[in-house]
Amino acid sequence: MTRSWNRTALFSTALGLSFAGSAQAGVGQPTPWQIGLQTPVTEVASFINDFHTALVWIISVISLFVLALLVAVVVKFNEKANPVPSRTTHHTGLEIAWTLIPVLILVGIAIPSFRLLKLQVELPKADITIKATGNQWYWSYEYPKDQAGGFKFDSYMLTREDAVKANQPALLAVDNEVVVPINKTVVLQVVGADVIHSFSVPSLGFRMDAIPGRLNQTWFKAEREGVYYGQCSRLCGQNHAFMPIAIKVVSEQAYAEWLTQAKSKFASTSGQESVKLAATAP
Ligand SMILES: [Cu+2]
Repeated sequence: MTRSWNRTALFSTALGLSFAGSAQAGVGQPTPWQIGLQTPVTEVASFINDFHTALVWIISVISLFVLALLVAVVVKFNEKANPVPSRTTHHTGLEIAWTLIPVLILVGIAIPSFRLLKLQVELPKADITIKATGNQWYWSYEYPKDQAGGFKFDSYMLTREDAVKANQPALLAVDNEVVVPINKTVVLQVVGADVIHSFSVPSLGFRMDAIPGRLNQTWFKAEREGVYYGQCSRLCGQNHAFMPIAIKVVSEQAYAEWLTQAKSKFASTSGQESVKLAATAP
């Protein structure tokens, strides 16, 4: 049923054509003159994208309809055009219609909205669980025991010079990316170490608050390889804008190779693990 929203892809195409000439939305990062959301690479992100496009069409039609009514009122019902005003004050049919039609529109919007909410909130069975902790002002990540024995690392933003040198986007690139395999369900456990942060990657379709003392969870399953960038999405202090998130989706083989490197590069967590695997059951 979710797929029915793919019909709105037709509308997106129409919308895209009407803005021909402007840049396409970038994969995993924003692009100059971008129209619409970043390219979705998960089921949830596609749903969000299609839903957003459908809503833009609905509000556009409603706005144009109201504008047409206003123009009709201005043109037809002024003293010059209509010197003797009608004394009609009620019209039962019209009143029922302008109550019922908005209600039906809202119900029509609510149904896919709740379906999307269910898709986001109900955690599927995890293939990998990763814990992300928001700190002032960087993210740290922890992989559990079942991933090369468990390890943790910090992820800081690269300086503008380093990012340019590495041919990566400034203000988004980080020193240590989170690496995950393609087509695997990744459950994220998100927590704040000091203040409230928010863990968000638009192309992967999640945003989850990182709150001290509370373990929030969300998930994604990336369907395309690449590096997907996000940013802290809660005002968390002076360097709020400088704690980006970079998630690299790679093949299963490349992930296995990365795990071997990560095991020797990063601090082991064996014996002091804080990722709670049991909490990931649906
Ligand atoms: Cu933050």
